[in-house]
Amino acid sequence: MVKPSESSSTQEQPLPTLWLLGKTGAGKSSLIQALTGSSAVEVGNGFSPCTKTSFAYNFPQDKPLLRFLDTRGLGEAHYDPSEDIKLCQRQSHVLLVVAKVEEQEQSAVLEVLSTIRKAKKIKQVLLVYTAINTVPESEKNRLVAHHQGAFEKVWGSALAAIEVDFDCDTQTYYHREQLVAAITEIMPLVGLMLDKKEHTSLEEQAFAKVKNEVLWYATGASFTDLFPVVGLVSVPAMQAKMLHSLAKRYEVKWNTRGFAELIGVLGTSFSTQYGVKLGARQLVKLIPFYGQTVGAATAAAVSFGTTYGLGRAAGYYFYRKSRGETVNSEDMQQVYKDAFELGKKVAPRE
Ligand SMILES: Nc1nc2c(ncn2[C@@H]2O[C@H](COP(=O)(O)OP(=O)(O)OP(=O)(O)O)[C@@H](O)[C@H]2O)c(=O)[nH]1
Ligand SMILES: [Mg+2]
Repeated sequence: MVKPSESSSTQEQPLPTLWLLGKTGAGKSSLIQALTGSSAVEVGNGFSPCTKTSFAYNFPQDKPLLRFLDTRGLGEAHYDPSEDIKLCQRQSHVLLVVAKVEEQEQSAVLEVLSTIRKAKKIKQVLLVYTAINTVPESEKNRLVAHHQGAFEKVWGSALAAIEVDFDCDTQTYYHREQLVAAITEIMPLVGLMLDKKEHTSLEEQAFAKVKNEVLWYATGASFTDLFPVVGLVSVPAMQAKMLHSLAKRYEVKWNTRGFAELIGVLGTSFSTQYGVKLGARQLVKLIPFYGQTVGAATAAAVSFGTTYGLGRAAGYYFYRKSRGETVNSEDMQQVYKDAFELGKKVAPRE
C-alpha cells in the first residue's frame, strides 16, 4: 500500500512552465485536466468565460514540478490582456496555443501571438487543435490547414501542432500521448512525470504513485547544485529526507539500521560513483560523506540522477520489505542504474 504524500513546504525554485493561450472556451482548462488528471481546474460550458483571471496552477500541488499558466480567454469584451501577457512571457518556457478546430475566428489570438514573437522571450511554441473529432474528416483537414497557415504566418516559421480531443466529463483523452510526447521533446522531465504508460508489475504500479515525489526531491537536489547558496538544504540531506518520506509512504519502519541495510543492498553501484568503498557500518555515513567531498563539484545532472536512482531503488526495496520479501542486491543495483541513467537524461539544465 502506498500512502498519499504529506504536504510540505514548497521549494523556492523556478518551475518548468507551460503557458496556455487561447480564446475563451478553446479548451485550456480541459487540457490541464487531461494532462494532470486533476479536476481542481474548472472546465467551463464554452459559452461564457470560465477562467475569470489568469492563474497559475502548480502540479502536483504539494510538491510541484510543473506550472501551468492559464491565461484568461482572449477575445472577451473589456479585457486587455497586455499586462497578463507581459507577466506570462517572462515566466514561461513553452507556449501552447490552444484553438478549437472549428473556431475559425482567431484574430485575438493571432494579435497576441504577434506581440509575443516581437518580444522574443518565448522560443518554443506548440499549437494544439482541440475538439478534433467533432468535425468530419474532410472538413478537419481544411480547418487545420487554415489555422496552421495563419499561425505560422504570424510566427514567421513552421510550428509543431497536435490534434486532440479531450472530453473531461467522460475522461476520454484522445491523443493525450501525442501531446505528452511533444512536450517531452521540449521538457524531458515533464514527460517522465506525465507519462502514464501501463505498468507491468505491481511494484512498478506502487512506484508510479510516489514517482512525482521522487522527481521533486531529485529536482531539488539538482537545483541545490546549480545554485549553491549557503543555508540551502544539501543534496545528501534532501536524499535522506526523501528516503524517510518514502519509507512512510510504503509503510515501512525507518531507522538508521534500515538506512544502512538499504545502502548495503544497493552496494557498490551507488557508492563507487563517488570513489568510495565502505563497509556496511560506514555506509551509514556515506551520504553525508560524499556530500562534503565531491558534492559541490558534482554536476546538477548527476545529483538529479543519483537522487532519482536512489528514490527508485528505495521504492523497490521498500515494496519488497513491506511484503516481507527479501531483496536481491543485483536486482536492486540494476534498478538503481537504469533509473540513474534515465534521471541524468531528463535532469533540468539551466
Ligand atoms: N469534445 C471536446 N470538447 C472540448 C474540448 N476542449 C474543450 N471542450 C469543451 O469546451 C468547453 C470549454 O472548455 P474549457 O476547457 O473550459 O475552455 P477554456 O479555454 O479553459 O475556457 P476559458 O477558461 O473560458 O478561457 C467545455 O464544455 C469543454 O468540455 C475537446 O478537445 N473536445
Ligand atoms: Mg479555463
